[in-house]
Amino acid sequence: MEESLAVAAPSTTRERFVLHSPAASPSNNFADDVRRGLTATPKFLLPHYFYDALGSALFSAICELPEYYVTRAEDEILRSRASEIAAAFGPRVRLVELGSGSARKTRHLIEAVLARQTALDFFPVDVDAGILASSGHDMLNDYPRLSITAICGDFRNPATLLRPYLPPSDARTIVLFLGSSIGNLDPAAAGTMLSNLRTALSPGDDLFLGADLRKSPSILEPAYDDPLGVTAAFNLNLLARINRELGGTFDLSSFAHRAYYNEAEGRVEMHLVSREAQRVLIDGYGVAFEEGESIHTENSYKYDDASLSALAEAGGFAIEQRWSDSKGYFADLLMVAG
Ligand code: AVJ
Repeated sequence: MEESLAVAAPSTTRERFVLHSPAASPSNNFADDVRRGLTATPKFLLPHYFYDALGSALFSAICELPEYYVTRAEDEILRSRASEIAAAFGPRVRLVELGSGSARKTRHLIEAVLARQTALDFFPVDVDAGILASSGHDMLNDYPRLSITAICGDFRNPATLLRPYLPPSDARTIVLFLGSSIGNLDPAAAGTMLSNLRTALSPGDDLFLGADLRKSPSILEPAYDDPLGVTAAFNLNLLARINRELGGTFDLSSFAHRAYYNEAEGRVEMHLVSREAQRVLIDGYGVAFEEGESIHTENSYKYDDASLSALAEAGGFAIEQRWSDSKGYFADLLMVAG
């Protein structure tokens, strides 16, 4: 079952914006995933669910934080190297973006590609339909030669999600996966996701992947535990969302935000730690917490050259080119599908 919303562009009679919202599969269900995570030992919640409307807004605020270098580092790469990157994409391309969000950084690449070809098909994918609609409409107004097919859904199995909406084309498909979103997956799952994506592509198509690089905990930890408390609010919003959508009884003030770099695993971990022994009700079942017990809410894996090579290989891609910011904090890699 699918719902499609077509919105005519203001400046033309040609339909330039389509939003597809395939129904969530039964295995991708907030209520079931919450129950599974909160009855497991140790408890966990999936970071995918951070991004309801409020969560997306809080993530946008995180990107403005001085401590959160990630967005600025990648923005520097995309801003200063856009024409070089677009040239590496090749002469005739279409762009897919997994986890497009506000697609602010993507604009540098869209502008550089539009400087090289007369029209561009853009396929943004996001779990938040609202942000797809608002960023899509802004882009249509700013780029008259752009057409958008927005796909609302979970990109954990990208091939399944993309295949129905990516018509055969002579243009080379470039899949953008920016912002270190890949970092939410452990290395094995990241390899599996890329090899799944690979099955929706043809040999010679490209993946353009943003990855955050390993660095000192003194830089990493404040990026995930900022003094203003924006990241804490982003993390706690998961519990607020359970209250809003599943009738949960979480008292947010009795959970603390914790973030730290797990150097052995090469990842920043985020947790919500119960400040006291307590019992929470969700939709008819109870969840007991001990004092100090945590819910593991996110991993953010950090890469180096060796782990990036291993990732590309696991996915069936070959690294063609690598760009980094002036501080060496972040890398964008162009990988060609084998
Ligand atoms: C969107 C997954 C790239 O891991 O840096 C930011 C999410 N979590 N602050 C990241 C996030 C806390 C972000 N990613």
